[in-house]
Amino acid sequence: MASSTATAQIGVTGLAVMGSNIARNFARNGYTVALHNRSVAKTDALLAAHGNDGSFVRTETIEEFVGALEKPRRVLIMVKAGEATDAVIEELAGAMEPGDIIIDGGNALYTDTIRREAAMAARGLNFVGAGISGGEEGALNGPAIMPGGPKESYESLGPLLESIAAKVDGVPCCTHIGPDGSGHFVKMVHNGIEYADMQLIGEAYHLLRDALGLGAGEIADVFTGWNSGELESYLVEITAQVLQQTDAKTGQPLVDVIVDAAEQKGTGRWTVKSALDLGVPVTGIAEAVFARALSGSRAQRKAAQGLASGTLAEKPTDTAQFTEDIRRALYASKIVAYAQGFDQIAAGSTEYDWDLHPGDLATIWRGGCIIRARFLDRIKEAYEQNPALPSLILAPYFREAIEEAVDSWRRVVSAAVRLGIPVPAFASSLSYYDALRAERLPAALTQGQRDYFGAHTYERTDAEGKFHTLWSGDRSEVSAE
Ligand code: NBP
Repeated sequence: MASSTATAQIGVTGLAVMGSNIARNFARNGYTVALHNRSVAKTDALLAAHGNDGSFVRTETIEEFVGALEKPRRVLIMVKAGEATDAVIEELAGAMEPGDIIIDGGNALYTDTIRREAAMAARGLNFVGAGISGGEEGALNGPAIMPGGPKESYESLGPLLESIAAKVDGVPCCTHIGPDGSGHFVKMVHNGIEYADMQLIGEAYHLLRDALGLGAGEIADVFTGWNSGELESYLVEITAQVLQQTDAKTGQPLVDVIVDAAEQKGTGRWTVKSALDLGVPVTGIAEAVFARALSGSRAQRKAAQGLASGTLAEKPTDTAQFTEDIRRALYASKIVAYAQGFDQIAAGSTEYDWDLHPGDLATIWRGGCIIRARFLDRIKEAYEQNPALPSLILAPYFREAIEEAVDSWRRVVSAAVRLGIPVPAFASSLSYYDALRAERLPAALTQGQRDYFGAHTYERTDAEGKFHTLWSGDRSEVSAE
């Protein structure tokens, strides 16, 4: 139903896949939704197909759109991230009044959100950068929503967003994250974790296929089994479904006819770039981003076909034992990937003074989003018990889980190396774990080298202060304070 009175509680501009589904979600939850899209055809297509979902207000111009909204006006932008978002914000800001709220629900880079929030605040407008996860299906039926921006705007906006968000145990997968760019920052890290999770699942699949020689259908059954245990998650569930799919054209498993070159839209890369700036070792996420890049280097891979493998080991003979080893290695590596992601969130919170609460994030990621998983309940509990955890790995539940898995983890990584099967994320997660728990790292030697060639100084284990050795002189040590 369409009307032209100024009664809409929320407006959505940008009615492609995500925007149209979120608009329908608001309407289904009883809100009157003003609709706007640059090209009016999308607005009309939405109304023609789903106008009966609830109460919509059809608009063509920005002025008409803004005029259709109750005050304070709330507009959700769901357009392509980047310049398109800036263009839409500028147009909206010109038509809105102080106290109105602009929400950017696109996948914006968090530093853009920081810039936009400051610019809008200077004009008296509230700007909320909201990370939204769940894809097309989540947008319609309940996404996870990570809104940043001014706390005051959440008072007016929160009830609307919480009503359309996914719910787990009655708790909405939406909460105010923190100031300015924090919502988009945590959404970015969420996507980075999603990359790592997918890569780890991919490595498990690779081992089941090439180390154990299982077919796609058999591997689907393995993942289905895993999905009823501690690995239960949306990604494991859809992995089984993808592996079960038969290609109509060839009769082969679909996965065997899909080109093995993974694409990426950029949020994984952003996560790694930000982690580098913050100095946080998100090795699992970085390996996942690089693995996608390597898979996509098709010409280079083709040229490298036939490179010697060296002598390879025999394949494991105990299928059941090795499958269980892979399951445990996957779980342990996944814990590491999440631990690293939460470290990045803590570092971002400190850097930007956001006062983020990791337990809240684990809570809202339990539903709606791509990384939703049973295991997020454990993360939530871990931060409830100790909000100042130095690493998720050190929470008693996860420590025990890794300690139970570590022998399997080592067997899987060493078998993969001996079989010539690449497992960058499994291996780097295990190395990270070993580095974290090591009593003494080779960084002492690095410091010695740095002092040798650059007089960068070093600290001693047995004295306070900074020291330098006169490497090109008599090699005595001097205080560098
Ligand atoms: P797209 O990212 O494909 O964007 C298409 C929309 O942007 C259309 O409504 C288009 O209008 C509009 N638009 C463009 Br392009 N340039 C514009 C401009 N200069 N001025 C005004 N409007 C402009 O849509 P989507 O896949 O629905 O995603 C929307 C946002 O949600 C993106 O930021 C995306 O990263 C994010 N997101 C997507 C997913 C997902 O699973 N797809 C998940 C989570 C978040 P037109 O119809 O006139 O061309």
